[in-house]
Amino acid sequence: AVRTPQKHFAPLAIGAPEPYRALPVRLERMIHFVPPHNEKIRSKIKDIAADVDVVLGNLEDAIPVGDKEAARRGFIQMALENDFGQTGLWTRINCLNSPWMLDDVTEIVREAGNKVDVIMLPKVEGPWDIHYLDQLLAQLEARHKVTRPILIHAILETAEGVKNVEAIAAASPRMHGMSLGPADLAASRGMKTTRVGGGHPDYTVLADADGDVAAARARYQQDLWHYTVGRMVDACLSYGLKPFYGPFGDFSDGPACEAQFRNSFIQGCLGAWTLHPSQIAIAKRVFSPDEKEVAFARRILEAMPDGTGAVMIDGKMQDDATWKQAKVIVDLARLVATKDPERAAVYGF
Ligand code: 1VU
Ligand code: MG
Repeated sequence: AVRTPQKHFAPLAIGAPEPYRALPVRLERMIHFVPPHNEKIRSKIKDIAADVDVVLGNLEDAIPVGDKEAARRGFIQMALENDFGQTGLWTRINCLNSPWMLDDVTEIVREAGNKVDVIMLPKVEGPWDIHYLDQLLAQLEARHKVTRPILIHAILETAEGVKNVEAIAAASPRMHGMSLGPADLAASRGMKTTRVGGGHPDYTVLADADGDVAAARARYQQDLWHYTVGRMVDACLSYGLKPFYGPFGDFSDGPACEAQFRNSFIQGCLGAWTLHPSQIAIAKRVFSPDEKEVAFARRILEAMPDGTGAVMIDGKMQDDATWKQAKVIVDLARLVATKDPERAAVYGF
């Protein structure tokens, strides 16, 4: 069951800001994770914020139990002490059944509710999880005079969450998007991998035998995450939300990280998590469209100014549908150009 369209867009508390009808347009090629209890990293937040599209203060997994409160306080401090400008400020709170979640939300909205753009909610299993946080945020926004709605970003990282992905996407106008959480999801599903995202050397298809089944033959590694990313992209885009690939844990293998990010980008994702400074440049490279693709897409748009008809460019048929494909790439390039002068020059904007 869903709310009526009228109620869907009504604030859930008297005095809370109106929900957005459409998401604010923001460039979010990477969601950069920082451990906010780490004073050394916190002292570098200004430089980090200038380099990334989103800074996320992580309070959940990877923060030791003894540092949970320090991480929350550290996040509030970095939120209050810095002007993030065009860079998004997000936090990942602890999960709903943890002893920290309620204080995470109440203290952060009370102290920094007008600075936080998005709350990332881990281990979302169904729309009931979103409804709860939605109502709680509305009450706190009203109490603390927050003027813009704080958005919710769900991590898709349990078997039940994947089963309910469409209902999660539809749960609230507060939804920003979703990220694939490959580590928790692997555990939840009983997948046999200890890696954080990426491929697995044993998840392969074997080329046909040429007569002798015992002879050596090619083995092709497959993308373990293809199915889940596909479901997430369809659910998100159906409801006007943004899909993201999540973390890649092997910091020593940049090319594998880049390959995984790129698969998700081509499939429809708009960004990925960066857990280490070395992954930021990778995410920029992947989630900013390729200059040759942008140049070709612009030729398609120019060849069909009103977006209709059929023309040939370099032997390839173009029509209303490829015009829309081209527009996806050019629109994204224009958005990248607003924040990234180097790439704006490369694109020729
Ligand atoms: O050279 P310096 O000492 O000045 O700086 C180090 C280090 O402090 C810094 N650095 C970072 N700065 C900003 N953001 C980061 N995320 C970050 N990570 C490291 O870079 C310099 C070089 O670092 P390093 O190569 O020596 O790495 P460390 O051993 O210092 O740090 C490694 C960890 C993993 C601890 C660090 O990168 C980190 O905390 N990353 C975030 C991890 C995280 O948020 N995990 C949760 C999300 S993934 C998930 O939940 C499912 C798996
Ligand atoms: Mg997780």
